[in-house]
Amino acid sequence: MNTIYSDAHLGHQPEREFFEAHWQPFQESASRAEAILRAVRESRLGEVIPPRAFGLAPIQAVHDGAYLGYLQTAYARWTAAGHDPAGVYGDTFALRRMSHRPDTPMALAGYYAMDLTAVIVAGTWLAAHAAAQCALTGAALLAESGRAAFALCRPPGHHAHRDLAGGYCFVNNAAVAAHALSASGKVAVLDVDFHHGNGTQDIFYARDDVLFVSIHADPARQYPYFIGARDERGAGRGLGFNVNYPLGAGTTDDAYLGVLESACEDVARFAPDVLVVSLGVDTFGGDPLGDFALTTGAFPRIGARIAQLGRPTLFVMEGGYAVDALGRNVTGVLAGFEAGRA
Ligand code: SP5
Ligand code: ZN
Repeated sequence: MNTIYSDAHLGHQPEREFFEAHWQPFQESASRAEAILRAVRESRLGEVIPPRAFGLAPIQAVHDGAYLGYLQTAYARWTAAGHDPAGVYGDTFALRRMSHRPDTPMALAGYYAMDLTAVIVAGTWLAAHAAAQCALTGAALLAESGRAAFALCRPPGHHAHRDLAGGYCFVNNAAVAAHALSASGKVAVLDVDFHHGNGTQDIFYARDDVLFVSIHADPARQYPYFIGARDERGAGRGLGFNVNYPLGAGTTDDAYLGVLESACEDVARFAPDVLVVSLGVDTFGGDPLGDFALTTGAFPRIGARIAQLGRPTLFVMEGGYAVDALGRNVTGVLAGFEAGRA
């Protein structure tokens, strides 16, 4: 399968994130994508190609227009207002019944984000825009070849809601691709990142033509805390088309593969025309953010099980922060998929 990659992600390199009462190095580093790219090039997976240009319309189909305008202008307005050029960090977040939206750089930073990790710097919008184009190019390749593609997106996307950044995410690449694909059939999104795909869930929550199935750390103990429980099953005509599998700390290869079996049965029952996989490998035991215990050997098994679904499949890169193991774990899933399909 071919990999779609853009070096525009190099413009998005915030230095720090705030966590556990400390400023720490930004975990969602550019070295992540470079490590994955290197591993893809060293493997026999296929070619690495640049994204095509689909423009803003397919992104606007999933995200709020004012939010996208904010992402494009936030950094310039922030620095023009005299705030720290290290990046845009809100100080007060708009929650529940707080719905006023003063038009200042500081207020907007808190209005359009849910946490302090979706840091905007000068190149963030171009990086996020290019990542969405990578996902859209992968979606187009599926339609053309009917096989599989890997969108090596950075920044990741699955925590981004219609009008909310968070969890290192700005534009929901998987949701943009899934929505584009939904024009020609039923789409299933299978999210295997360690964290719940809250943005994707929320975007498709009331729809019955896009199934969302997520396997993730129980939000009672891990980010994003407030969403991702088992009883969230969809709303309106979307009821029954959202499935969450929250898991405990220390989840092993065999336990994970058992849950993946159930998730794949959900997908098979829905009988989608295409499958989008939000591919995070922060389920790896050595991941600095995760608390699962998966070994490198689990990833080809995950890919092989997904291949058995027999659907045109778009892999969209999400999380994974053990940079030394990242290339091997990601290409493990993709190679396992190719082998499982042959
Ligand atoms: C796409 C994705 O995987 N986003 C993950 C967002 C998780 N954010 C909360 C955790 C921030 C933890 N920073 C940990 C530093 C440890 N030294
Ligand atoms: Zn994650």
